[in-house]
Amino acid sequence: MDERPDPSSTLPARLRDHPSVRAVRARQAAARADQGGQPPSPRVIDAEWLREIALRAGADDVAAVPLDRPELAAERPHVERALPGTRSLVSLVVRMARDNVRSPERSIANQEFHRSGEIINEAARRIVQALADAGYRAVNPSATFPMEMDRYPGRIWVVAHKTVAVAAGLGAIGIHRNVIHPRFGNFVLLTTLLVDAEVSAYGSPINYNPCLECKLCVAACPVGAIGKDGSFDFRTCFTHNYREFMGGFTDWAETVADSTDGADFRTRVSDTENASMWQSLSFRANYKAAYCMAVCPAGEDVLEPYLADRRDFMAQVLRPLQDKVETLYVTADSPAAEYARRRFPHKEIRQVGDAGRSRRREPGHSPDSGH
Ligand code: B12
Ligand code: SF4
Repeated sequence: MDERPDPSSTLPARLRDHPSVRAVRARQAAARADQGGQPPSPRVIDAEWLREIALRAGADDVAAVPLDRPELAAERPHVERALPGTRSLVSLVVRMARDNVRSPERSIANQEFHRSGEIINEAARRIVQALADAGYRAVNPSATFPMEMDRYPGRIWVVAHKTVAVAAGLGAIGIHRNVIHPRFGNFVLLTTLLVDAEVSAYGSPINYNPCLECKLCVAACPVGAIGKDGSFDFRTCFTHNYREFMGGFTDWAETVADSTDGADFRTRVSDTENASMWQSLSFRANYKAAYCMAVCPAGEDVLEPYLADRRDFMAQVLRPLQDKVETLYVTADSPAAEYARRRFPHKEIRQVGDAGRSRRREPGHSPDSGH
């Protein structure tokens, strides 16, 4: 029998007699009766049950990891701020439709990123609700945006989904710094749930890297952000790929402010760029590339066409992205500017401020469009 004093007895009468409190007490008494009068055991989430609800909610893979793993030390303060008392992190994977991501038509690739983002956020939200119904506290930080913009340009994300996915054994980081899932390749988005309980089984890092070191990602990046040695130039990627996100938007807005009139503005920003910015602001920010991800042949479900005919794979997947006539955004006189000019002379190059934020212009000097 449960020997503990009835907590209702310590409540003031006003609370004790409240209909909601009486309903909760009745529910607790019924649960105790179901367990033969025993108090509830320490609450551990059953890993099989969790997997089942995650897959039903729309995830394609899931694994949990305890927050006290050494490789998660840097995440701990951020996670504890978001959900005090977090004990476990649950990593979710949602597959993307890979030929959408590979398409040189930006609208197709961006639609795929946005839709997959919605699916993974919806799945995470459903699981969090199921956990709440089962009596656990859980939150699902955004997989993508929104993020904590009051901390910009510092760390705006709540939890690093790649770090958690790797710790949970859902993949390894390839040369291009994206997580490659052993089966689905890098065509996955990730998210993380924070939960205030232990899980009955945890994942561990996988013992090999699905990355083939083919370096197609290096060849595909139009601004040279990925080094052959796996180094990654954050600012170069951010300046081009995120031209219509926070940094590039600030640069665009400053250009509006700096322009003397409409005609002057048109000499600084093309109609195409304005239309694209309008689309990003109206319907969701669009990425300019993601070519590193598009060309990656790794992962058991992805690999066959590459193994069958590597030349043909490059002709079908890599070359159309390299040949695409498009605008590239680079900072003035940067290695990215030099790289883009040398490797992709058919692409237009626009020189913008550092990560699009601090362009300095000499009076009377119009921005260099490269060509
Ligand atoms: C910040 C961020 C970025 C940054 C930095 C990328 C990076 N390598 O960290 C930028 C804006 C460049 C970026 C680009 C992209 N991202 Co991003 N991004 C994130 C975010 C918010 C955090 C990443 C993170 O944890 N970084 C820290 C550690 C773990 O990464 P790291 O590679 O070891 O370290 C790098 C950073 O620290 C960076 N860095 C260095 N200095 C600075 C300074 C600042 C201020 C910042 C922000 C970063 C930074 O350079 C380091 C060296 O590689 C996550 C979402 C999330 N909440 O987790 C998505 C996420 C990593 N991104 C994702 C995607 C899809 C992309 C893009 C393909 C976007 C697109 N559609 O075009 C590109 C791919 C670029 C690439 N090759 O990495 C996916 C990756 C999925 C996967 N399979 O791995 C994530 C997980 C989003 C999601 N929900 O799925 N991203
Ligand atoms: S494209 Fe090749 S080198 Fe780059 S991450 Fe994928 S498998 Fe590794």
